Amino acid sequence: MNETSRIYIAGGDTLIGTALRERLRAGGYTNLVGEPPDEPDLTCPWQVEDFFSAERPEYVFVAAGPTGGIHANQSYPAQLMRDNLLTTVHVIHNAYRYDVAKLLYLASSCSYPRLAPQPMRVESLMTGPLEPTNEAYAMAKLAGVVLCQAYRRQYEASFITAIPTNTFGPHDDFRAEDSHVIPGLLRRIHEARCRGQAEVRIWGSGRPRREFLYSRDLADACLYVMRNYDADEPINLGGGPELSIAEVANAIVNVVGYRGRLSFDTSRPDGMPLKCLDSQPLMKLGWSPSTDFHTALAETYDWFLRHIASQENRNARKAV
Ligand code: GFB
Repeated sequence: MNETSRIYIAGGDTLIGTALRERLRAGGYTNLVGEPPDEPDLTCPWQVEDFFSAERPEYVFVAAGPTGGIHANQSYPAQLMRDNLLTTVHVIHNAYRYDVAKLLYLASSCSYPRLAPQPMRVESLMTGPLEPTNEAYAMAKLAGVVLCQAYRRQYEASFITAIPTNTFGPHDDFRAEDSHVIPGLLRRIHEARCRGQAEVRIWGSGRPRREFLYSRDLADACLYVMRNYDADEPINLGGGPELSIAEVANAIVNVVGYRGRLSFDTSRPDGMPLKCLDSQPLMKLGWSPSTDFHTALAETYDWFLRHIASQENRNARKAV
């Protein structure tokens, strides 16, 4: 892949897709096709085929498909599974039909078995039951992994899979209920500070542990892997810090400057008790993240303040 290559990022307006577009442009890869708002509806087969037939991308990053946190996965499992399966099949099949030189499919760390040995290695995939809170979505992402391997085997397609750890950053989904833990808590703790709320309820026990990676580092890893990796086996994209949810919440309290107290709502689910990736293969390939967690958290909160909170305040003033 070089600076003149035609590159398509499926899901260009997602957390990872936006970070990828920024990273590619910063690296001189400016021949991007299908950027929002010109991206087709990836759940519609003929829109996807018309797009690939017209634009003929040479390299494709698949960062598309609806996502959500633990509450969203419990609320909309059918929609999450259906739209991810449709998106994945349509993009991967048309990438094959229209001779894409290389495709990188982004799976999800929730596709590992609930009790996989930690840190999780790709050999553990499909060796045990999935986490019930996100089984439907996880199965859809797992199907994408196997589909890429099948296209490699049957058609010798250069389609690879990367499995990112929990990712956060600017352009994240900050909805209070359906987002992932970091954007969800940033919003809720920010609002508690603005409203002078004495307490914020953290979902679950606070004991689950997660590994986190900044979206800008993940985008850099995706570019590195696209240029340096080509094998049947998926590759984990991690290398970030492993923290308990309670530690994450306290870090967010410090970034937001909240003075109230935190309590734990154990009526809400914990999800996987521990979810950390073995990213040794990625490190051996020569990549590691460059942004420390607190800097990443502060930059994410700053983006939220400038793009979400300020807009919602303007809307609220207009509504009065
Ligand atoms: O990020 P999260 O929603 O999903 O939740 P997973 C992580 C942990 O944070 C859970 C707790 O134990 C939650 O109970 N938590 C505490 C909160 N407060 C909050 C809050 O305000 N919002 C949220 N969302 N969580 C996801 C999958 O699992 O992992 C996705 O659901 C995806 O599909 C992602 O695969 C990578 O980390 O448990």
